[in-house]
Amino acid sequence: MATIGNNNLNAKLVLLGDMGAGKSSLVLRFVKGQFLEFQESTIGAAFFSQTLAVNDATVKFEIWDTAGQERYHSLAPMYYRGAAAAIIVYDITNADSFTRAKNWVQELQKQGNPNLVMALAGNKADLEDKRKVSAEATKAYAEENGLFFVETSAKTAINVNDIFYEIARRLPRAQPAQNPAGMVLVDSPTERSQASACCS
Ligand SMILES: Nc1nc2c(ncn2[C@@H]2O[C@H](COP(=O)(O)OP(=O)(O)OP(=O)(O)O)[C@@H](O)[C@H]2O)c(=O)[nH]1
Ligand SMILES: [Mg+2]
Repeated sequence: MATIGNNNLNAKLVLLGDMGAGKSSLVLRFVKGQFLEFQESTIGAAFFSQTLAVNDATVKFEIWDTAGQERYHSLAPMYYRGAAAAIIVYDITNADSFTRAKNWVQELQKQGNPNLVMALAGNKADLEDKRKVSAEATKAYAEENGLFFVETSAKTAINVNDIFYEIARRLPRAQPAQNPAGMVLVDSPTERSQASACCS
């Protein structure tokens, strides 16, 4: 859910994708600037937050990093329901993970917030010699489905911040006159002071 107070936006963002695609690694890179060669598989989900300044506004992402193991699939709606943005992650060296990503796109198109900003991340772009999923084919698929697509590497950091900035830029701004579905207008003093305290 995206909520707004002055120029400060809070946006719930969810990461979905196959196990091992690199969801946690992308979040760790974005939030802490770190990478672990042996990142542990996520159990259930993990929560992070990070604030970005975009033009004259700040966007505080409330990030749910979900577990890709199939046995956690039924929990996913809890995390994507009400989300303002989703990053669907696949591993460019694993064709099955791309199939899984397309299934997530379908599920979100059917059951996600209609204003959801969706990004597709082809991760592990540093492993070019092991590539199984072509960027061209994915680009065409992303265009057909109105997704923002970029290849990333949590290891080298390429395009990691960019994907979050692009999402922040694309988030619909709530208009006082018309409150689009999936957005809640908030203008409380606490929201304002928290947001301005964190990113001067
Ligand atoms: N070379 C390379 N390895 C990566 C990259 N991103 C993640 N990895 C590695 O891939 C493995 C899985 O990464 P995770 O971030 O745990 O994957 P995940 O999608 O969170 O997996 P689950 O929590 O099980 O759903 C880890 O050993 C990471 O070090 C990348 O961009 N390049
Ligand atoms: Mg994980």
